[in-house]
Amino acid sequence: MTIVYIGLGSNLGGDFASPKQNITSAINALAKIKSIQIIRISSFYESKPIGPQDQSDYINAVIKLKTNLDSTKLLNSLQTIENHHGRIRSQYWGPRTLDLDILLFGDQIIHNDRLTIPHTEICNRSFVLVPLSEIEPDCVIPEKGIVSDLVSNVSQAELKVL
Ligand code: A4P
Ligand code: MG
Repeated sequence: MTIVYIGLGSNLGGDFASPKQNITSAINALAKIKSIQIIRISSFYESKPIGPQDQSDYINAVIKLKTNLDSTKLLNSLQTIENHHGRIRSQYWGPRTLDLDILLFGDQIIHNDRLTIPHTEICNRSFVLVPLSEIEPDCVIPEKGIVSDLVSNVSQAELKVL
């Protein structure tokens, strides 16, 4: 079993849902997968978009889970859930109904054509570090440090807990 942290983000509703509902629904979809056990769920946070500014504010959260899937199979499951939530890939860092990123996969460092783990932006983003430190302050990011230390390097001015 591997301990995994997933970052969830949404700034678009869909036909019947809000960004918050998309995130809740994604967590429910993950909880239904037999090889995944959800251990902890952070609060939901609202922040201004990083990247293109002509898009709505984001809702983000982080979850901790346990799985016996390998990283590629887990990514496949996450992308299936993204697609079921109407994810359309048009613009880099553009608006999305649902984004599921693997932040950490055990203590592994992975660089292949489909995955970079730890996620490249993990240390620059308050909407990742703050929820991560809420659920696991002692969490170690390989080659970077301990989350509770790293979180003090990012501005939290624009981040609102819901
Ligand atoms: N990929 C590589 N590493 C990973 C990983 N660790 N987890 C690959 C998941 N996927 C990973 O992703 C493109 C490809 O990245 C995938 O096919 C996978 O093989 P994508 O989700 O289609 O594209 P993307 O999300 O536009 O790119 P990326 O780089 O994941 O963007 P980010 O970093 O997720 O940024 N502002 C706020 N406030 N909150 C946000 O959540 N998110 C973004 C998107 C921009 N601004 C934001 C937020
Ligand atoms: Mg992504």
